[in-house]
Amino acid sequence: MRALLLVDIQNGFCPGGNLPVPEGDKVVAVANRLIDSGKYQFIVASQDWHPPGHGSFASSHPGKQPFEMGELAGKPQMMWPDHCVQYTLDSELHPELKAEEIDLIQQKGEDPRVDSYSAFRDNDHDASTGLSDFLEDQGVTDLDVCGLATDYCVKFSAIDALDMIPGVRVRFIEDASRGITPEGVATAIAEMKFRGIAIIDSRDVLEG
Ligand code: VGL
Ligand code: ZN
Repeated sequence: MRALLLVDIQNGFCPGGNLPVPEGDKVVAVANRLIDSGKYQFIVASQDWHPPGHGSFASSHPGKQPFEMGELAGKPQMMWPDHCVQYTLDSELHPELKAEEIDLIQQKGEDPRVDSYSAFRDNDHDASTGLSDFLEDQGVTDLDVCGLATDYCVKFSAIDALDMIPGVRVRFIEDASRGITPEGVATAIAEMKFRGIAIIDSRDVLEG
């Protein structure tokens, strides 16, 4: 059974949002074509869902500026602008994403003391969201992952899927994803490839 994981296609990561990814909104049309392709038996979207004052926000650390390194619970942590705060417009899925076709929305990043790039578990690997057990129970054998941002939440979600869902094959859909920096994207793609994740294009899905 094949499933699609749409990572963090939210206003906050699109131009005009609080943590805009260059061309982040460009993934929406591609994601909608994937949703409509009929190739997926199950579609899940993750949603970055931070409480106000989350520990990943630079604003929670006196003297820190966004995009500097800081510390959270004694570990190195990128300081982000306030973003995707629960119940704000910034945290909503992009309005043009075909949300009515999404079977499950997996929220993450609620714990103020730890960041959660992956849709499957917190960055310290202590707490799981339950999504891997759920997809395993659904009988998912193949998972395609795409969305925002390639160098953070998409990469960590794809790698955790491979680590946490027994026997699953994982593919990263490059043209349905965008990253924060070009160097970050290149490194993320190399790392995913190295781990055994296939790098594909939406055309491979639609024509496959
Ligand atoms: C993300 C940074 C902070 C992402 C989320 O969705 O890639 N990046 N929170
Ligand atoms: Zn976040």
